[in-house]
Amino acid sequence: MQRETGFSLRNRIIYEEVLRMYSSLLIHGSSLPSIPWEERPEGDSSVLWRYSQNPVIGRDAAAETNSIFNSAVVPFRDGFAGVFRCDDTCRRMNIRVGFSKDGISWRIADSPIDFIKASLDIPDSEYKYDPRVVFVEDRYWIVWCNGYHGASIGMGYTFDFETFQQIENPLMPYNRNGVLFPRKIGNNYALLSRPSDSGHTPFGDIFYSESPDMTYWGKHRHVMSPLGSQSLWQSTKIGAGPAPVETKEGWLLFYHGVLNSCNGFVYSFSAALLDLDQPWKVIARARPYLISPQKTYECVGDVPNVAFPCAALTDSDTDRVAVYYGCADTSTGLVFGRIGEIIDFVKQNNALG
Ligand code: BMA
Repeated sequence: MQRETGFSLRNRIIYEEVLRMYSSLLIHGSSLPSIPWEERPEGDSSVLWRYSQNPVIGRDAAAETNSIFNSAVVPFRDGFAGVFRCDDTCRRMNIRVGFSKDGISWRIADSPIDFIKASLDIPDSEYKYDPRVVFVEDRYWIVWCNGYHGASIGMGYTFDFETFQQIENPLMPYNRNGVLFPRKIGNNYALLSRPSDSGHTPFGDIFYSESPDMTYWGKHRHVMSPLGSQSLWQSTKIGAGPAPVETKEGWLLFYHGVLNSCNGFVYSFSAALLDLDQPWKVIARARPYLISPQKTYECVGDVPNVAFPCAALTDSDTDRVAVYYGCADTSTGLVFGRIGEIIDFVKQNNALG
């Protein structure tokens, strides 16, 4: 076998890098030229960088809101639609619909979404919060934390962001951070969740479940646990963020992790890569965080020190990504990045390696 010289090896590395620049890492991704975007500031080497006008959605951007955070947005028609966690001035937790042309300026409804129950015996929700939205097959699915004898997972869908249907809760209480995959795995719909308790939950692993019909869920598999002293930002509990993004290197999952500090919980987030066919198998998982609460709007608010991602927009033409995250349980922030760089970061800083 011929040995590669230093020169040809370097050429091959450059060639592969150029190839990667021009071929998307996203699978079945859509072109989204209107993705909200700012270039990385000069001199900044962060893998994810913050929008200069953060918070992108302030706490009072809709009528009678105490706070707007931990919210989900998707491309819709010629702009964007979203489902927003709006705690109102009675501190009732609920979700509202919103629309935007550019993903930056949002028009958020004055009142919560009025779900039509798919059958009369679907239990009432005592509250709704922390929605995730993802398009699967023919409609937009919404998964949220649903008050039903404590924290449970609620599920519903819409075709048009005008009428919304609520279906059965997929899992028993207590559970939070339910997130659907954007396509079936094998022949089944797939869901990540984080079994919890009915309070502020000092533990938590991410689990995977499957369903043939979005009603009956099984084949539960463990995905990831918190880590120990080598990665303290995720040592108390972890939970899935936005719907996983399908890439040639695996499902890219942004997830939050919690440190139990002497001043209470600190929520940061980072990313992992899951196997495309068996997503309960973790290929790599970053040891450092990507974003931790450091800016004033992340450190000061109704719950200090929280960065909590719930939505990611991607553009398959350029592999750009925009992540929306809740800031201090008060407002909504936006960060930008590039899929290839995030994947490299996860692989180069793999906590499992
Ligand atoms: C979690 C959830 C989130 C919240 C976070 C920090 O348990 O309730 O909605 O952002 O705590 O308070």
